Amino acid sequence: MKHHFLISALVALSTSAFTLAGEKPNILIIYGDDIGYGDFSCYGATGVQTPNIDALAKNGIRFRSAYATAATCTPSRYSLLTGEYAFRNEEAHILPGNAPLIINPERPTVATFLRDNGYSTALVGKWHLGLGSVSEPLDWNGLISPGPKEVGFDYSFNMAATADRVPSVYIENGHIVGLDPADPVKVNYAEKVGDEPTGISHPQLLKVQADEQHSGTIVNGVSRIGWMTGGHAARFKDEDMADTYLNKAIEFISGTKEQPFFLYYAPNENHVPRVIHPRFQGSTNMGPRGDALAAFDWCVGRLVQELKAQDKFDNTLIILSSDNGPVLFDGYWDGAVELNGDHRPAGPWNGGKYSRWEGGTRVPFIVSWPKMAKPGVSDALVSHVDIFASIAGLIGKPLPDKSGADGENLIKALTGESAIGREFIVQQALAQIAIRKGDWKYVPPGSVTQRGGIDQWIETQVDAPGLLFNLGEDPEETTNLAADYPEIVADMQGIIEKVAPE
Ligand code: NG6
Ligand code: CA
Repeated sequence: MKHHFLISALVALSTSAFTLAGEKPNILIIYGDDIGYGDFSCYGATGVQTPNIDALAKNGIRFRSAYATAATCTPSRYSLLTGEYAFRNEEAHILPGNAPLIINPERPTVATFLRDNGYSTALVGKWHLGLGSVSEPLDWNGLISPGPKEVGFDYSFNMAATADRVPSVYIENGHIVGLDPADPVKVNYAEKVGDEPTGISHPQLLKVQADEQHSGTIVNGVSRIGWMTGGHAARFKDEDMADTYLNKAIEFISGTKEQPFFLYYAPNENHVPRVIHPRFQGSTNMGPRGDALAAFDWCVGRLVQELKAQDKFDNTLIILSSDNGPVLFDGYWDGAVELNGDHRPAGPWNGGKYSRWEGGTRVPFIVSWPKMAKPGVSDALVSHVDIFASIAGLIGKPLPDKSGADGENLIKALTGESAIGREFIVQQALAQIAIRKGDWKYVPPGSVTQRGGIDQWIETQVDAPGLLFNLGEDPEETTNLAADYPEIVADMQGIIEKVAPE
């Protein structure tokens, strides 16, 4: 009896000791962009070495069954912050750079939750969840709101959407950085504004050639999706972006003294355009894509070094992952396809960004928390949708009303205390879903993912039958076992009807 009491007291201590001691951990989410399961050396990468990330993994926990909720950015980031599957919000698809905010400010997010629980909160990097409201057209030259602040970030330094979409400027606490009021910014996605060169009219000005979609206004020698005019003094230089975000992240960490911090650090790497600082050029033999991964790793190393120097590393929970799987060609002819060599960006999995094959959503996922987490490798099934509920569990507070109910509190799995994750997950690619449960993966009847274009994956609407794969034996999803296991198909269909009815 006594013995049992002791054991349960110890177990209870292990995840809530910091609350007893009054020392909440800092929380740092490092969210890479389009980084595949196989893109770090600790996950088997051959074309690029990532020593800083490998060190985090070695002293932390490396997950092998972790998922972004979707195979593209906006829906994954939506789920990460809200704890809700993105298919529940029909606005959560790849957004243009002038889209309104898609998170209702009344909806709790992991950022509002932590802010309300005594954390200093910040977003640094990519946003891509919309800015401004649906009812009023956004004036880029005034206060850009609602945005990160309204969904819980005390401090924000971000781009509006992606580096390949206008407006190509940084926004700090709702204001374009370095804006000259005499040169106001205008943005349009329907038609050209201003009379500046575009990728179509002036291809000779480009550093990297682009497809038609990416042939709008040229900023810094790179043509973008959409058109902008004005804001010349404020326009970013892609080469400096990694350093700019890193320095803002470090400033924020250094400035937080009394409170614990929550930093959502979302670098551009290795999203297109991959126009990297010269000091990283040639770090790998894979051209700009490999060099972008090397730059990402270097930034992770610098952050860790800084946390250590400030004596904050041991009690910082770091979660490092990616918003979706890898892509080589994504609009710019930057050599990623030609120089890829034997490297397998999605590791052993099939497909990549945009796709429902495993490579679309199964992503690298590393947790470091020297004070509490047990180092190791974990096969627990975890999803980014669980991060909010897990952090709530960690803080020892219930999820606020109206939070996304799709996430589960997996803090024990995340800290290596338990090998057990969730029972199943829903994987989303564009408008389609699939289910993973145990070793099984189920793709409901209707459409199939096919290779389209140079390296992209598209959902083709065909009258395809349901597909069932055993990922343990068939990681590349080649052999459809649906006819052999009708009871598993029925179970999977039941999950879909319950969790994601039409
Ligand atoms: C796609 C773009 C792609 C990339 C992606 C968003 C085209 C043809 N392709 O629509 O280049 O910008 O959107 O990537 O326009 S994500 O990682 O932010 O989801
Ligand atoms: Ca992405």
